[in-house]
Amino acid sequence: MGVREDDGPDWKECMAERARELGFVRVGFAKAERRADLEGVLLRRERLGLVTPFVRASLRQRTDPREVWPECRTVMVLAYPFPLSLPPLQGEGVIARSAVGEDYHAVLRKKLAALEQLLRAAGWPGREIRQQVDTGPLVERFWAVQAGVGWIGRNQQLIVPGVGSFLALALLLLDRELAPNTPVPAGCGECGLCLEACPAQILGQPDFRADRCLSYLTQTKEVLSGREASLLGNRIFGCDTCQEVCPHNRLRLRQEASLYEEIQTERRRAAGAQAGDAAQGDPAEDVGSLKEAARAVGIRRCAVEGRGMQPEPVPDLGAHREPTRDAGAAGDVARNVSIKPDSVGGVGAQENAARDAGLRPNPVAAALLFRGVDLFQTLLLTKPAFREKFGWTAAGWRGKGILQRNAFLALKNAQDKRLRHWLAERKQGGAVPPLIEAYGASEFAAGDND
Ligand code: B12
Ligand code: SF4
Ligand code: SF4
Repeated sequence: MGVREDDGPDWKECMAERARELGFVRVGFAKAERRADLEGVLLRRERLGLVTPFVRASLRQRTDPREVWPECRTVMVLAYPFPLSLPPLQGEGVIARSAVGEDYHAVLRKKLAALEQLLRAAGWPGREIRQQVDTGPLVERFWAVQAGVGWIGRNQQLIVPGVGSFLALALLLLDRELAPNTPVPAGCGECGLCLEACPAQILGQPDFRADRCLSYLTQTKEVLSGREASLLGNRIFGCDTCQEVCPHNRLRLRQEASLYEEIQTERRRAAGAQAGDAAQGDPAEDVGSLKEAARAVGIRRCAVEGRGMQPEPVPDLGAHREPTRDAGAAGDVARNVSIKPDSVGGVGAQENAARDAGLRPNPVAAALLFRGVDLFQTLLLTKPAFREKFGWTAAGWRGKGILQRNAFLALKNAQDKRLRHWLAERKQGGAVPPLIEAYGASEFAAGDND
């Protein structure tokens, strides 16, 4: 059943407006129908053995929204930016932007529920609205292209014009017809920066070898070859390399760089103030003062400027801003990996509910997120420490062992001398973690490392 303009509000505009208020940077609409063209692509990938075990649904479900929900008439696609984050420090492991801070699946599910509430309040006539964030059967990038949300770059990413690709996608399945948008033209031109930059050299081929992508390798529990293990470098979860070189992400990367600059200025100011001399110069390169400065800058930004750590609005987004809140009550907003949203003090139940509905800013947004993690601490993770640091982030979904394995490989890649003693101790206790045992641990302990 179609929704006519004279039925009430212009629903597409109304939905887009509400979505923007909730922080989505682009939305679009596509007709829910079976797509034989996508089926062809997926079949070919299946025949070539290129489907990762992370995808389990049937071919029909992956290519036809009505197989997922027979009432579905329109697929609404929404793009939500990953929060700004700060680079790893020297010697640290790195987590991809999609996996720092509160798990985007949880964030988006709350935002989508809030959006549904707002639409119901505005009189949306549909009977039901269903959502998908990453883990459902539908191929989200395909629908994002159909809905005109963006185009697929040579790095395989969905790139939103004017925004870039550091974003998550979500789908709302609607049981009413809305006029579909048209796809936007691709914008890679003659560029090939990501092809050169990809450490695994898998871009620019006719079939994307997902099983060789470093993002996949950080998540698989299969034993990695020596080459794969060394290609991981210091990656602990995910890989952002082909997006970091993309010119379409320049605005975002500039924002991150200026944020980092702001923190360094704060460090210098704080060090100067401590010494009673504002012209004191650079403080020692210690992590503690960096975290302190980041905390101060995060709180100041949230409290004074009235925005959380979302990327600043880009020209065609209108005036989206996170509402103001005094972040002073946010409790300990130190380093992202040690903050669990619900454990932040000073947030009452009512405020929590509003925050969960996406209507008030999350005080945790005042905390600046770091992509770096201490490698040795990650290797030594206990279950409670895992839950506290990673359990509520998207980096936690494969469990503690995989992060420890990646930390082990990163330390090995960096030829860190502490590994030898750690291994010797573990072997004595007969407790080398299973996911690490396969990596020539004994040979390494015998002296690789000296
Ligand atoms: C499995 C999976 C992975 C696997 C395999 C990815 C792959 N390319 O096959 C691994 C673990 C490697 C992975 C890695 C990453 N992933 Co992932 N992943 C998924 C997941 C769950 C399914 C993807 C899938 O079905 N792939 C099969 C292929 C065929 O489809 P596709 O690559 O997604 O889309 C292609 C088609 O749509 C086709 N296409 C586009 N238009 C058209 C038009 C026609 C007519 C046809 C026929 C085809 C076609 O082109 C696209 C690109 O090849 C999706 C969520 C979802 N449910 O869709 C997230 C998703 C694609 N991943 C996402 C992210 C963020 C990542 C990482 C960036 C995370 C990181 N930093 O490490 C990396 C990027 C790696 C890369 N270069 O692609 C985001 C994408 C955001 C974006 N801007 O594009 C998604 C959408 C999750 C989300 N909800 O936000 N991922
Ligand atoms: S995510 Fe990393 S390994 Fe995968 S295609 Fe991009 S650069 Fe290559
Ligand atoms: S780096 Fe260049 S080729 Fe690669 S996706 Fe971005 S614009 Fe396209």
